[in-house]
Amino acid sequence: MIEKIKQKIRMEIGKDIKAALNREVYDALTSILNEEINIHWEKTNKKYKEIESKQVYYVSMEFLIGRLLENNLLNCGLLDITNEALIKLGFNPEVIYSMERDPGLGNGGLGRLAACFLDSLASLQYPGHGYGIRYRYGLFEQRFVHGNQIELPDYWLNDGYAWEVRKAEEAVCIHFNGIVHMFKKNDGNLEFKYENTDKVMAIPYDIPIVGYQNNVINTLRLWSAEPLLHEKNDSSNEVNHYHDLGHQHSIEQISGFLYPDDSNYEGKLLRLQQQYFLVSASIQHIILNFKRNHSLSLFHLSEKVVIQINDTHPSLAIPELMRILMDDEGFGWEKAWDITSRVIAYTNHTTLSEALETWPKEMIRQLLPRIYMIIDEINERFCKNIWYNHHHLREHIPKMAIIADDRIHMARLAIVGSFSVNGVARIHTEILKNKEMKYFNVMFPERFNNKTNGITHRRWLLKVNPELSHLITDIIGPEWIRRPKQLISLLKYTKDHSFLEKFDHVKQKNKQSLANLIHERTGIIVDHQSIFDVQIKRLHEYKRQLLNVFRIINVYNEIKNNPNLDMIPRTFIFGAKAAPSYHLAKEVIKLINKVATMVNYDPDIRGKIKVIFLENYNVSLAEKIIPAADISEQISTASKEASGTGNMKMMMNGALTVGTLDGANIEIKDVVGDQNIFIFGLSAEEVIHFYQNSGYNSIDIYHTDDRVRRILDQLHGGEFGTHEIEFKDIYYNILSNNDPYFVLKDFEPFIEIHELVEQAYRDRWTWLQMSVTNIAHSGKFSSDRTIQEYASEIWKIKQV
Ligand code: 26V
Repeated sequence: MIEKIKQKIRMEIGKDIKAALNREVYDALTSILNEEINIHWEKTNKKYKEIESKQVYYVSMEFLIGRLLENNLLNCGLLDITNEALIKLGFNPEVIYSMERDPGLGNGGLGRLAACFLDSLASLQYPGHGYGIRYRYGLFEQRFVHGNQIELPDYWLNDGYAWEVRKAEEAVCIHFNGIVHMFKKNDGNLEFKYENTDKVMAIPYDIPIVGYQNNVINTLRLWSAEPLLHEKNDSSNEVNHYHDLGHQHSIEQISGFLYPDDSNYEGKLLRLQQQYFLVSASIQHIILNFKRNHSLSLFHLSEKVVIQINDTHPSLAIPELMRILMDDEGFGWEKAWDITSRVIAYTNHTTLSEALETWPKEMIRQLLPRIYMIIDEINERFCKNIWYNHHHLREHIPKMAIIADDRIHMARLAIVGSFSVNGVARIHTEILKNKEMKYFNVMFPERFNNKTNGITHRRWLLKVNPELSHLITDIIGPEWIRRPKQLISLLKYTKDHSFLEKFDHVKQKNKQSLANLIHERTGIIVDHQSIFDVQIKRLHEYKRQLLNVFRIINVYNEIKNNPNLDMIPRTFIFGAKAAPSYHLAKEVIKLINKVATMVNYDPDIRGKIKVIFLENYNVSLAEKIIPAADISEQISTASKEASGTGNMKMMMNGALTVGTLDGANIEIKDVVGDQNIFIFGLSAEEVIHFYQNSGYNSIDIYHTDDRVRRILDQLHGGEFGTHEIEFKDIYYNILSNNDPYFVLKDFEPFIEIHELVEQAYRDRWTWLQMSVTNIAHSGKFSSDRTIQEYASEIWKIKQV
């Protein structure tokens, strides 16, 4: 490796290695690795073609893949020798890897899940690929100015992106707007022709997805929007030229930026254009590939292809596939429908009503006239089917119709047009079946199924926590790397003090590294022996960062009352981006920053607590925080968090969960046992009951709980703000809006559970034992398990 790097630098940059910059070494390494990857990439594609295997396509508006160099080195089995080589050459591997921009092509859980799934597909040797959008700007970069979030554009492509390959020759054309002409053919069937459409080219950029030491390279194909070539240059005078530039710009906008709203639907035309752009390009390519690889009729598509749509964002795949089958391939409605609804499978990721996508029907009719006609027909036939064949559901047609109130309900379309509908954790799927989608479940019970989320243990343990990984391998052998369930063997060592000691040592080291990073970035010194209490996730009311802040303020008040309070020092660590238009979330960001300033610089506190809010939380930062966490805060209002995946990442690194009975927390509790997790608060049933029957009054708690009243008065009285109105919206949301996420209701139980946490922490061996027990059970939450379930129960695909 040393020689290879030296040679690359000499040949491509014309420098001696001693003079090379970090960025140049990074470029050299990616170039070396790409040569290796390309060989296996071609072989993998050839193999898939040869054996004519069934393929799964994961279509998603978001892929949050994180940095790739270190991961690809690991998966290619070259990480150790590369690290050694870099050190010998006088470079710091960590610095070299950090030269890569982190592609922020996702908002949060949904996008990161897609990335974990691609890693598992390749590592388990499944023929599975991703389709997404190559946004020119990823999720905004977050900065704090006077405690406020400000957003900067994320121009991640500035220095080029080493892992993508542009495939201009595989571009496809997407049509928007225009009019549809209908003709009657001689055989009596209808024919459709489109006229005056606006054409946009979708250019693919392929990224290799490297399997773990198995020579499999799958593909993530990201589409970029460009004007048609001949349309670009056909202007001869200046006026047209400018017109042309405007035209070009508006087309490139389609893959211009990622919408930064997480779970908050807004009916923006550009977003609809993005969705259709992704779907049309991907489906066209899937069909092209099918024809290239098989000599079968498209009637057999479902034997060779399955398309998993990641939430409803790509649900136009259903009418788009229908359109191509009927208008381009000549199938009649019934056959086209039969094919489509055996190929498409849908995953739901949220039950929050504000995240449910419904498009104004006029908007779709304008932008996608032929697609609108097809949706209309799907709706007609579906409603008729209920009317004639499902009498008991007749009265529910208004709640089931795909087109209702002049809007198109995308989740309904997705359920009706697919053969599988899954939720992402047991409780979430049950809520879908029994509440949100209950009539659909009555009609299509065989479609509904659960696939509890998972995370790739290769990135989230092996890569981010190498020392813990070595320790685990030393004691139970390396089997767990290929079979993460083997982590269960660690249970034999939960009372082995010498092992626990070593585990503790690794944790302390990780905490020290994070402390260093915190110092570099914020100038604040934190005690690495304090409890690292971590809440990292998008900022949303239902995730209840506010509950956590209220507790911090409460501890602060207690210390002010009694400066000699006996407590274990704590460092509260936050990472969270708020959607730019989410006012209340931004107020919470400001509050956390205010509390941080107040707490961190108050001499009375004497370092008992520190509050650290790290800017710009993203995959790379998560990789630094997670190995150092002692406590994992998973405190959503029960019933609201579909699954959560940060909870899994932290347990895998030995953090203990403080959580509500929500999402996958419940399944974590099931495997680790009640004694190895800290559960508190309202249950989902109680929450739903309160929503349906009221009976909760936040004001009552304000009047009866002195601690709560003090905190709210501090908020309102300007004690935290520079002026009284600074946090008024939080205050009014809690008191006048009756605290819609039950922050006050769960306050006391939250305080109490943390008393138990502190007690447990005081007993060092018990704590370490609990930590190791969590790691031992975390194998269940490897995305390898999730992918095996998708593969055998939904996709019916085989390992190659
Ligand atoms: C929705 C929207 C609405 C329109 C604007 C842009 C946008 C972007 C993303 C979303 C998706 C929100 C759904 C989501 O991310 N759900 C999360 O999915 C995770 C993976 O299944 C799961 O662990 C989290 O609990 C769930 O909140």
